Amino acid sequence: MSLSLRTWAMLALWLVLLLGATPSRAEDGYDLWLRYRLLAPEQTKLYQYRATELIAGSSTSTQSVTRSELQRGLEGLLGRALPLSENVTHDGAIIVGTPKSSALIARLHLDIQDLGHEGYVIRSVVVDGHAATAIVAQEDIGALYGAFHFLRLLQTGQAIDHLDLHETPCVKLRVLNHWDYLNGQVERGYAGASIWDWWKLPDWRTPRYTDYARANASIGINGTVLDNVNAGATILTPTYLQKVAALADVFRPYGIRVYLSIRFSAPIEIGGLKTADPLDPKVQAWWHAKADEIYQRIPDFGGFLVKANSEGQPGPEDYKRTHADGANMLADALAPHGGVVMWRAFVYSASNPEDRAKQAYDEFKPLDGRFHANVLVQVKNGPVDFQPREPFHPLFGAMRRTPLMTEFEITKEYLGFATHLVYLGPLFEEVLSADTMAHGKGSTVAKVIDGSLDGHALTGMAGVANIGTDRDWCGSDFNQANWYVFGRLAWNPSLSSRAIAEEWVRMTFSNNESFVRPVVEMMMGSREAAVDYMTPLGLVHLMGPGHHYGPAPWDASESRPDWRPVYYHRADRQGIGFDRSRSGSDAVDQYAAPLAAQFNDLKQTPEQYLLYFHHVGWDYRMRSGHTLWYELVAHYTQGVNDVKRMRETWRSLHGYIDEQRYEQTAAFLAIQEKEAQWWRDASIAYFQSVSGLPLPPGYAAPEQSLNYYESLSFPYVPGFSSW
Ligand code: BDP
Repeated sequence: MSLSLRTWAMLALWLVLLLGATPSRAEDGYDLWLRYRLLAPEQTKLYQYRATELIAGSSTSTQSVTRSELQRGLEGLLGRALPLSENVTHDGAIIVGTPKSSALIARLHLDIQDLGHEGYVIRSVVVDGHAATAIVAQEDIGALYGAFHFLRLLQTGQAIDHLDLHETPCVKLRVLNHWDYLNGQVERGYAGASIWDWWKLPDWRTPRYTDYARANASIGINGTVLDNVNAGATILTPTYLQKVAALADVFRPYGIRVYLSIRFSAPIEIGGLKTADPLDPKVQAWWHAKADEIYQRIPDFGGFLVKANSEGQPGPEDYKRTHADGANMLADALAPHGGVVMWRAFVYSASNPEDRAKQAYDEFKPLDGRFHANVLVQVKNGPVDFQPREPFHPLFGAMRRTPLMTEFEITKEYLGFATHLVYLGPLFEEVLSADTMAHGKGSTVAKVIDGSLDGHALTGMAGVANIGTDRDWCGSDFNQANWYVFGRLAWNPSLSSRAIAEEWVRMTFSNNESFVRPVVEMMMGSREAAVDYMTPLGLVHLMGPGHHYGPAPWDASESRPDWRPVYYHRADRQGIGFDRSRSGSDAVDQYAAPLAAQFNDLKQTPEQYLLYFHHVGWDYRMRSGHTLWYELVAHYTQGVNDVKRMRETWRSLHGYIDEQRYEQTAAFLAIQEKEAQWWRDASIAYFQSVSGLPLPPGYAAPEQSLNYYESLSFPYVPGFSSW
């Protein structure tokens, strides 16, 4: 029987339709930690009588999204749709909402007085003789957070029969900072272009915006700054504000407010004024009118983020005014609407000969107490710049009368871009748990940030996003963990990064213990590995000029001395390191007295910060008994060996997860090993050329000559252009 061309075409079409009808479940990372794949049978059995019907309202947009998230999640995880019900008719009802929204919940009389706006409880209760689970909050948004928490319990395979959970966020503003330009580029972005399709907004709102909001809400993030801190004025024009308003509309049901980075000189650029002097009444009036205009379009607008007088950005100092003058002027414009100013302390100047690490403190400490009530000062975690490791920023604990936010960098500008597997949880945790000693022992950065140390109600934590148009959002599956851990720690800065890693692995990959354990171990060691192969023993900022890709400790090509690697390591024939002791730049005295004394003393300084605080002889005896030179080489080598071990671990896990994600991680780990080796070899080759010392016995010589490493050049590095 021969079939006509037409029949073949029909058959082919049918086949395509059939395949298309089966929802595609490609493991391309798009679903993040909200995969909701069918649980293993032993787990679904656990929930058989505990998840039978769903009682959830839908009279507000937040209630609707809460209900649909639970439906979607439960159906995916359990393999069956739960019927919606008005009343409890069986054991196993899941009830979600607020006493205001549901008479049934009001009848439970749960004690929820202290939950505030965003908190929730999850309780096992008995209703009309039936066992049920109640997810209850004072406000809709709390119920949404509770619903995500409940789903997480199932996703991570936990029992749900005796629940008594009570959660409130420790930090008020939990905010992502997008360093996105309106032309679609992302500064320091390694995951494609900006997810904001400004050109098609406000008319086209891709479903991706909703998925972005879901992901953020699932970890408690409640704010997003849409544009880069190196801001243009255009975002404040009516055309763009309309687009911003469209995004705010998509995010609102998920409890996410939008904020904008603003350009301090916008009154000149788009307002036709001759000055942006914060004390000029015309400038003040312009900002007031601009704020009114924004709030008319976006009634719950969050406020402004400002990078001023830093790296060439305009600011109040252009008019001989202080950072407080600038921040307060904007704060006054936003105050009538309930908005805030997040004013960055990342300032340092090329014309100031002072140690760059000291400049932010010098500038901001005297302004403590001078900021208006709706200003937060946003401080990077370390005094230099998002390095693999730095001590905590001395401003934490030093500005007791000003709410300080931490700023972490989730995108891995200095930590291997998209491909290196570096879980940042331990870095964030190290900073948050650092003791500033500002108010005696136990004055941790976490307590500064959550306001408990000095009684601030306005609190915040910011993370520079690693999100782009890549299908997996973050440039790799493991980078998603850094978004995740940022959100979870912003909700509660005293959580453990290990526990968060475990949660994430279970949700993202598998609940199989034989997979979870080694992967968590690998993640937990990954940051130390990167410190070792890039910048061990307190070295910082030795990356390639401008683009920050790869090693360039020899580099002195940057226009500004404080952008040159040689500025930071100060290696010479005698030794290496930046003397920040009292005999050097005296940065140590920016810390509370006991810490200053410790850091000032070479012998007492923790070795992980040694070369950050001291210039040390190559033959200095380390605690191990080896010389500094020996230890330096050993650390570099250790870093490479750690990555080799990570690869072995991953190889041993083949078959536990889908091929797609397995293969990509395997390939990226291979890149990481190659680049770790490059970091080690190039750094050792260079420092050896300075120290003139032979390699310690047993350590391999660099694969190539120093000339070779110095000759490498990298056009088109992602995340960097000549802005
Ligand atoms: C540096 C980045 C630069 C940022 C700057 C900042 O290299 O792209 O603009 O921080 O935070 O680390 O303002």
